[in-house]
Amino acid sequence: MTTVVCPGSFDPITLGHLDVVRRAATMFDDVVVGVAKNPGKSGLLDLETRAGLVRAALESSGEPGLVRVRVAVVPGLLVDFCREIGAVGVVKGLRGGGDFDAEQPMALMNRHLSGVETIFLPGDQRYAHVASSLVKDIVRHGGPVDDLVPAGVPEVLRAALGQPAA
Ligand code: COD
Repeated sequence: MTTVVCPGSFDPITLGHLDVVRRAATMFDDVVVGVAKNPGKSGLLDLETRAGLVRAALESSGEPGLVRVRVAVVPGLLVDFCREIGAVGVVKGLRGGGDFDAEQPMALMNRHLSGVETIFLPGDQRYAHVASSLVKDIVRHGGPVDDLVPAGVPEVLRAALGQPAA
């Protein structure tokens, strides 16, 4: 069995994230979504809430490939988590050159630290503009995000941001 990790902040999960996980699950028989804290981002939702939203999105998809994907919180270094669960690779999505510039040093460092390889998937153009930070900005200003995130996420974001229910 080949295990890979799809890591991210998932603050919150978006349809862009879900597309990358779905495509990873077509290539690898054991996919673990790793919900991690990015020290460079302030973060809105706590890690367990983010992980719960990812689990709910996978389960409610009803897609066999997604339902078998596991979800876990990454407590420390990504490579330590990979070692603990026996993952041989990390799968990440790239929306464009900016993502690549940010991801390449991490990919090289992770391989340096532990031999874990990173597999980059080109982001689907339908979601090239979708980012958790933009989703939060829209909700903060009362805008609609239902077609950008899995069901259930808008309500949690509105509550976290003190916005009235739709
Ligand atoms: N389409 C395609 N891909 C997307 C989309 C989209 N619409 N949105 C996001 N993605 C990709 C991102 O490019 C990224 O690859 C992944 O999905 C996750 O995105 P985010 O924004 O949820 O998460 P990030 O970028 O804040 O990543 C957080 C991590 C902590 C996972 C990351 O910083 C990381 O891997 N850190 C390594 C920590 C570590 O061990 N450091 C030491 C050695 S490097």
